Amino acid sequence: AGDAAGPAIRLNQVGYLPAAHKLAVAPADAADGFVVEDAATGEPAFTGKLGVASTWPPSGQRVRIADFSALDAPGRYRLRIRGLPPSDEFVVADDAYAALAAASLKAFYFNRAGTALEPRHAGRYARAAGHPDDVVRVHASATSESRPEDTEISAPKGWYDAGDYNKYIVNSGIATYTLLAAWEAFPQVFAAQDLGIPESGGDVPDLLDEAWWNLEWMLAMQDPADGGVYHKLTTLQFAGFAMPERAREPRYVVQKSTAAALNLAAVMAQASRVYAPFEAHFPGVPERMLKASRAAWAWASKHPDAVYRQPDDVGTGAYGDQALDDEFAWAAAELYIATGEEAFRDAFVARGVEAGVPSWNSVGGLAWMSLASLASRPDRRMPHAMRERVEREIDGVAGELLREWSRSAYRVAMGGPDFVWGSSAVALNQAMLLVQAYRLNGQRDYLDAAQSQLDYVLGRNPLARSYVTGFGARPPMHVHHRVSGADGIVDPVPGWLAGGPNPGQQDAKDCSGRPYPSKVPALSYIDDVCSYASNEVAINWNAPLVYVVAALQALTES
Ligand code: G3I
Ligand code: 9MR
Repeated sequence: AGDAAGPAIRLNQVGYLPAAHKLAVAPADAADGFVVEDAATGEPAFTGKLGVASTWPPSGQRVRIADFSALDAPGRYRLRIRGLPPSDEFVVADDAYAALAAASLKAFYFNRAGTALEPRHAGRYARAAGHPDDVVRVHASATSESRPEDTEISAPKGWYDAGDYNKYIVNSGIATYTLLAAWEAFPQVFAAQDLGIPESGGDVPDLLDEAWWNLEWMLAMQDPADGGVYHKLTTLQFAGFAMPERAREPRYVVQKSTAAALNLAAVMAQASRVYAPFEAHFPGVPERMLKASRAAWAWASKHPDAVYRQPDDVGTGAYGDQALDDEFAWAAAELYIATGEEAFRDAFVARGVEAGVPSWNSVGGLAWMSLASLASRPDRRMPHAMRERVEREIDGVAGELLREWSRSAYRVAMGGPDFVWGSSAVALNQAMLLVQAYRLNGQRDYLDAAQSQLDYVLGRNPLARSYVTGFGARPPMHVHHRVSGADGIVDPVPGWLAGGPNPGQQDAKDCSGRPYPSKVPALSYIDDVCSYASNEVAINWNAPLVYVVAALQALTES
């Protein structure tokens, strides 16, 4: 069964870099000793003793930890404890994450709107083009003097948000930002990567070509008349499970919102500096991005309370955040970093927004992350007091996560309240913050804790499953992803992070034929297409997977 609890010994089913921290979880009543053996020969490669038993509140299980970090010889292994079935196999290898790094980024290509995916790029996942979005209606909620009722605009390309076919600026903001931040922090990991996308080859890294596909769409969501940005481009209701080319309901841009303007302002400011060194390949683009960012910022400053309100005739995702201080702070920080203008720094400081684990509706942490990146750049001097402030802020959050990690029975930083819609991404966004702290303070524990968060999504969890399609011994097979559900291929599109356990079970009605096995936070998951609240995929969840895998590759030194 898709959601069976799996082997009693839980570990990262993909594997580890040789110098990585390496932990497994065993039941509390297991025998004391454990052996890591060569998977082919059965020869012991490492022996150790389990730690003391303790309970992990999010699952209620009592468990003990096996630490085999010292095993750094490349190979293929499994872990054995007398009286229990052996663990899943895993590798220790320098390239343990190469395939995962590529697939988690290529997933964005697979979700491109408005283009056919050719067999030479998409293999068996090739498909026809859908959603050209060159004729999009302006919804009644979005009309303006320059664009009255019945106006049609063109806003092609972009990525589908998730398992649905709609495009939402708010969620595109954090997703695109996170990919570009990964490039900025770890360019060496992406420089040589060949994803086999249409733009592969040449001087531009594939990550930047892939992100441009979405940035171009985002730019088209801005009304040139006033700088305002539409909240989303969507059908009126969610489409059924058909391939893109057969999902042809009319598409609309809906309401200009403050959150959308600020997301665009933040990402375009960031992108203007990221694409500047590639100006030869993107002529005029960095300048156009910065202009768009300034115009969106000006619009948001004039309309600070244009909260998104879902119109009565619209039923697709709302991404309706009411608290916008963090969006203002994020956009101000990005504009400050891009321009050096003190007015933006003051606007950032004035909001008094603290760092936190990022999510689509809480983006203050992204501002601090960008400032942390700036602080570690040799070419831009940051005033001492500001650098200290950034370090304190990041360490405040990351330090708390680190403490939770070190006392946790499962050795992960997640607590019960972290099991929300998209919990797998909470784990990875926590890891992203731990990585920021490590980059600033160099204390190895922070990197080890980040590794643990990746271990969690790849199998060291109470359901003993990988939450990434195509990776690990028991990956999700029935994600709520319209393409994967409609393409007639058994294996879902690879490289996607499934939402993960969510006791909110907001989809229980739609899953009545396949009830959740449990209400316990870390167990509340079903590998079934019905489950959009625990088994959908989304661009903002995949982006921190790309980030964390790149970070571990760049920072785990052997
Ligand atoms: O804000 C409350 C918080 O106060 C409360 O403590 C908490 C308790 O569960 O709930 C919080 O609200 C949640 C909200 O997300 C903010 O995190 C809601 O319960 C929860 O239902 C809501 O889920 C969102 C979901 O859309 C439904 O709106 C997810 O975060 C969001 O990732 C998801 O996004 C969807 C898009 O709408 C459509 N496309 C697919 C995408 C992924 O499923
Ligand atoms: O398929 C939709 C998914 O992409 C969204 O994340 C989710 C929450 O907004 O909604 C899904 O659509 C469901 C709708 O909300 C209720 N009826 C069943 C739909 C799923 O087939």
